[in-house]
Amino acid sequence: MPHFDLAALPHRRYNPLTQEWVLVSPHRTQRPWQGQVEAAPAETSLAFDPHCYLCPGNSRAGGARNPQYSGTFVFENDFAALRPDTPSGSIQERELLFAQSEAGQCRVICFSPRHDLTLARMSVDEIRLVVDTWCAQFSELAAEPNVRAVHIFENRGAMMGCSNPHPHGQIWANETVPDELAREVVTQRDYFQAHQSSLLEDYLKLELEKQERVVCSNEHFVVVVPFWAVWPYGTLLISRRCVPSLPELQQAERQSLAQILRQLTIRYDNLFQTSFPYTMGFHQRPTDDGSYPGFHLHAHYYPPLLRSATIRKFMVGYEMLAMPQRDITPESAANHLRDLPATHYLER
Ligand code: H2U
Ligand code: ZN
Repeated sequence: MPHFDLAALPHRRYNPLTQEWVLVSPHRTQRPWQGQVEAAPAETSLAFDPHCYLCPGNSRAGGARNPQYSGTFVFENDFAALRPDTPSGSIQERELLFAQSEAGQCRVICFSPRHDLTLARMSVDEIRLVVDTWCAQFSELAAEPNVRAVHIFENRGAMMGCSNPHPHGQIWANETVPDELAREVVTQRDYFQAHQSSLLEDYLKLELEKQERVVCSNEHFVVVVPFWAVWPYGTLLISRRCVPSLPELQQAERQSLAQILRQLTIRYDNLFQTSFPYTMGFHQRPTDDGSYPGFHLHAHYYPPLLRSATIRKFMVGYEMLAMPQRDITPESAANHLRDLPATHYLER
């Protein structure tokens, strides 16, 4: 069989979590790595912003006032996309027009009272409070009878549609399992039934043997640019122990999670010396009464930046019509991220 060079030839790669493919075109990146080429956009420097609806003591749309919180603070989204009191109903005409009511809840979680911080610039202990809040929120929402999926995520940066630099994330809980999570439930269940081990456990073993795509790791977590990454610097954060959701993490694991979140976001900021935009979020087991053997807690990071603080990748054309495509290989993206200093560029 002729040698197949993943670093030089156009090829497609398979994502075993979603059963989707990504086209990789490494021959288009023969130019040398250039790194940051222009100044990053200015960032906020106010520790407290009197006009911020997330800062302690300020009022929000609809008239609610935030408490003088000192750690994390969770509230019901004032413009929630889902509402718990939605009456149930559906319409169907033949197999062509089909709609169902969807009840749920949307919450906002402030990571810190400090308006000017980001996870990358918070201490491990401060991030630990965020981790503990995520755990508590998942448990609380999972216990509700009509909640079948809980998504905990963060949109960071204006480029990702985030409306406010104050460090915050969101939690959406709803009564059906959304498609992306449903796909990962099926693939992980099928893999577990065939192999009696979790898909991500086995994948992690491979990645740790090869050491080609590992970005950083600690005692309980590993971050890789997955073999099938779509976004240039997309990563997958995987727990070494196969647990189905955040609340199953033990104290030491929660501390390690805080630590690796900090490590990863610092590397991201250092890549283009900017407060790195991304969407990140956890995939956790559905919260109905089902059993989910092989479901393995992980977080996806989907950052849009390609070559600098302002040059981003667009998912257009072929990506929308056919399949996603990337030029820089996941292996070189992992090399770039791994080789960066472990201290934040603003703190050096
Ligand atoms: P993003 O910027 O990540 O979209 O999150 C901010 C959320 O905060 C957004 O979903 C909500 C918006 O609906 N929000 C409030 O709940 N109250 C407000 O006073 C303003 C914004
Ligand atoms: Zn603020």
